[in-house]
Amino acid sequence: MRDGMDLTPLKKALHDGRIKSVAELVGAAVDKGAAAKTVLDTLIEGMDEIGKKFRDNEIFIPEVMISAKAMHAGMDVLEPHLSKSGIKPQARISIGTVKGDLHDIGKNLVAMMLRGAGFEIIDLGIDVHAEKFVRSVRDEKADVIAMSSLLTTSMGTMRDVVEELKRSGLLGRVKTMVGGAPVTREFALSIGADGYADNASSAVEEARKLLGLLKDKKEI
Ligand code: B12
Repeated sequence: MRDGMDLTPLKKALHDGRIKSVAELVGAAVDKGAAAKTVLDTLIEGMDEIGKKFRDNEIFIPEVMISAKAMHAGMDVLEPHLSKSGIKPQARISIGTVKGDLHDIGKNLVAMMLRGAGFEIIDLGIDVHAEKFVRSVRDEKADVIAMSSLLTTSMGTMRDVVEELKRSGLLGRVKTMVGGAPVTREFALSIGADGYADNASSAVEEARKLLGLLKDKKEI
């Protein structure tokens, strides 16, 4: 019960990936006077729970994807109310699959979970060159660069991005995090990245840590 309103059906619809219901329930809650922030918190909590189930192998990629789509549908309805109430995204994260690599399922999943957690996402897509990542810091003021790589042959670009940020004097302005099946925490450390996560749910926790949005701020 929040703001005198029971938002459990909304959480349940999100969990079940009922896209239309989520949009309708968000609309109905706002119409009945629930604060946009309260509805947002409910959606974020719901997505956090889904992320944890995914991490614990209780649910799998298709379920996460469909819940993430439902989350987007809810966010689309909520967005105008949020802007009216002046709630700003917690931070801006630019994400992409690095140069030479076209795999984007994991990257999209991470982007969806981050968006669901209230971050603003700049999706740079696939085959992203180091300079494009750097530009997103310079021109679009990204607070975090999130890089995905599924190929051992493309992982080197992650190092190039960190080096390029260093060269352009931007490293102090932005945090970097990396992931993808062949990427390890050791690799992340070796290239000077700030963060690493091996799944989409942990990626949210890691981003929050890097930005100091968690109490137990800890870098790798
Ligand atoms: C699907 C797939 C494809 C699809 C990609 C479709 C798409 N739109 O993405 C297609 C068929 C196009 C493809 C092509 C190729 N593939 Co492929 N592919 C796969 C496969 C089977 C699954 C990858 C996947 O989507 N996994 C599911 C997602 C959810 O998992 P994930 O990506 O790891 O992401 C999770 C985490 O890693 C993490 N994460 C991911 N990114 C990030 C980023 C950040 C910042 C953080 C914090 C976390 C994070 O969170 C995600 C969610 O939990 C893998 C095998 C495997 N087991 O990984 C091979 C695999 C990656 N492919 C491989 C290869 C070799 C290729 C090709 C070169 C094949 C060829 N000869 O043409 C091409 C390369 C094309 C290119 N230039 O990129 C190899 C790579 C080997 C290596 N060590 O380099 C693999 C491992 C298969 C194998 N065993 O040989 N592939």
